[in-house]
Amino acid sequence: MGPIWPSYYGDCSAVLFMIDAANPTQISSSCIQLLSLLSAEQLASVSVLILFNKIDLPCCMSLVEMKSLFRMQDIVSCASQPITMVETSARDGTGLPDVLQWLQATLRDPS
Ligand SMILES: Nc1nc2c(ncn2[C@@H]2O[C@H](COP(=O)(O)OP(=O)(O)OP(=O)(O)O)[C@@H](O)[C@H]2O)c(=O)[nH]1
Ligand SMILES: [Mg+2]
Repeated sequence: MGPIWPSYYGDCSAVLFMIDAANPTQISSSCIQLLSLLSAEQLASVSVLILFNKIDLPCCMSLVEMKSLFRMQDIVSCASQPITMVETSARDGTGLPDVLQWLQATLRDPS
């Protein structure tokens, strides 16, 4: 669906970017999608929450591994948007309270 994401950018108040932490083969394409999203003019001041999902699976990558593979430190320091990261499991609910809290705070005080 990546090619049609930009048609929604104009109405965006916050971005949740979900990465499948159990799928190392998608890391590079996911990273390119993220960089393209972060460089979109319409999203220049929209807060971004990156969700590392599927952390309940035994084969998932660790947060340290994923941050290093994505070069997250470089991405965060070059991006114009505030970027937050959270580990989640849509299956067992891990991290979901943090996601809701972030959404509430972000939509209350838009940057
Ligand atoms: N174990 C686990 N499974 C999940 C989680 N989130 C989604 N799924 C499962 O993942 C499957 C969907 O695959 P996703 O990778 O989320 O969706 P997708 O990327 O559109 O599909 P693929 O192209 O097959 O990867 C469904 O069976 C979901 O139940 C999670 O946090 N943990
Ligand atoms: Mg998938």
